[in-house]
Amino acid sequence: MDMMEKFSLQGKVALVTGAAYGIGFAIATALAGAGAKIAFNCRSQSNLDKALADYAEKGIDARGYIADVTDEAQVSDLVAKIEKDLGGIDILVNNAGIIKRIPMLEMSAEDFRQVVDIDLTGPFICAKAVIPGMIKKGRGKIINICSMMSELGRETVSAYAAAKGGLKMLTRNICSEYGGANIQCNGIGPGYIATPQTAPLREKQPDGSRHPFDQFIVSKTPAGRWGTAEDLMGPAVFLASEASDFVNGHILYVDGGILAYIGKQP
Ligand code: NAP
Ligand code: GCO
Repeated sequence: MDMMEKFSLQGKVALVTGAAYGIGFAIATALAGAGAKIAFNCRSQSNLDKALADYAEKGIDARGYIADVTDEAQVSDLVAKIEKDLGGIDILVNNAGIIKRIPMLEMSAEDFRQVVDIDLTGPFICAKAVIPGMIKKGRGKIINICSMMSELGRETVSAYAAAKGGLKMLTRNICSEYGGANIQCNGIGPGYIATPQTAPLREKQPDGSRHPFDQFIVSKTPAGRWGTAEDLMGPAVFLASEASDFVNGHILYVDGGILAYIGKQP
């Protein structure tokens, strides 16, 4: 048997939400490299246009669509357009997400709701839109991009941690409810990854020194570095392929070991 065949995504259609840049772009690139046809969405035409050029530069004929994952009508329209353009969706990566770093007592309920809406309700809406087609096909893969904050909290990220903790349990519930339809729903829990989302945590200080949080994360990570979006490519292909057909409801942490490590004695 050619073991690498197990990791092939030839003939599969993948939707990666929020894949104009960052982690989503890297994951979509990885799935394309394994043979999948790629569809992605984001909210701004300028980001979409730049992303299409970036994908084309990598030789990827990605299809981009404007759709907000919190809007059921837009998501339903997105799925219908992808089905018309590329075929039924085999793989959904719920990647789109935001963070607001605000101390809880200073955070408005509106800000809290917006984070939960995008990071948790959005994946629910997108999964609900693709599962009927997957049931018809007799198979499907859903990958929810969770977080270390699915397990741990920290100051200023109450809404994000609540949403990502919920996304871990939504992952397990989709597994429970649709595993019998041969749909595998798993999560990827990235550690601290160098993308636009974490740029504020890595900004150089006025005196040119490294951001204290940057130094903290590097010291707390056994790998001794921030992750890159590329570190997530292999795990995504694994969870999107038949190589993981008996893996379900699992959150695969790709974090350089940070969750396993208590930290060096000061
Ligand atoms: P990012 O660089 O901020 O990219 C987020 C993407 O989501 C953008 O393409 C954005 O595009 C899109 N997006 C945001 N809200 C959307 C909405 N309502 N509908 C559709 N698209 C939307 O973030 P990232 O670092 O790549 O993170 C991607 C995912 O990984 C997120 O779920 C994040 O929580 C998670 N994560 C990140 C890290 C990390 O350290 N970076 C670690 C763990 C987990 P538009 O703004 O144009 O819509
Ligand atoms: C933060 C970071 C983290 C990362 C990631 C860690 O402010 O603590 O943004 O939340 O984005 O989710 O896994």
